[in-house]
Amino acid sequence: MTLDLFDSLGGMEPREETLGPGARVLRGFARAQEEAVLSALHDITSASPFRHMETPGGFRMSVAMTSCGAWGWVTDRTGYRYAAEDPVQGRPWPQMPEVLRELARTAAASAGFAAFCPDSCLMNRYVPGAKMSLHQDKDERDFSAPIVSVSLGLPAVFLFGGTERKDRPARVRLSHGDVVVWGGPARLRYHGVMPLKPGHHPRLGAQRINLTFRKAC
Ligand code: MD3
Ligand code: FE
Repeated sequence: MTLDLFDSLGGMEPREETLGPGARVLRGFARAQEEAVLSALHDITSASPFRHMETPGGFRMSVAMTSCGAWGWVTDRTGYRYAAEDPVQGRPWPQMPEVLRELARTAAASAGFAAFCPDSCLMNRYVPGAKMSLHQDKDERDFSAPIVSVSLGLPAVFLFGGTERKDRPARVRLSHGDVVVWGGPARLRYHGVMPLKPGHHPRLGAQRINLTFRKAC
């Protein structure tokens, strides 16, 4: 006889959770594509490696970033923007692989956003201690499109705030393979990531990688 762990928990393990209006967590949604996603990640970061960018205020970000797709998010002393070229490599960002585009599209659709067509995928790499302060994503042209985020590697505590910086954020643990879709009334909420705790992930080692799909331009 096989022991079914989910049955033993009463079959009530939620695979989908709502964090608030317009914010849906799809637990483990990316796991079925894990190998293809990691292979795509390897190709992209070979062409456009992770780098630490500088904020307009002159701070080096603890999160290292790169992008794929038509547009990549960049920051330097002149400001935040989407750029068609990788400023380090001096050429266009790597194309968005079909497996990533399709993962983002199916996740958005299952959260109720039909026909999501991302033109940008920002990749964030966190090592222990790296964090992202509370902020809003508002460098995009059209806030009616959702944002899809895919968490890989070490778990992180994600902060999900309100529409004002002062609103006390909820804490959500995001683990390898979890996908979150943020749209509609959640699109402009403040959010951030607590400093990454040390640990070892069997596929990614001592890091967390987050992929953020957006319709930027
Ligand atoms: C909630 N990245 O790159 S994506 C970012 O884990 C960023 O690296 C985080 O925030 C990370 O800008 C989380 C999740 C996310 C993205 C957009 C949102 C959450 C959001 C927009 C509104 C509310
Ligand atoms: Fe953000």
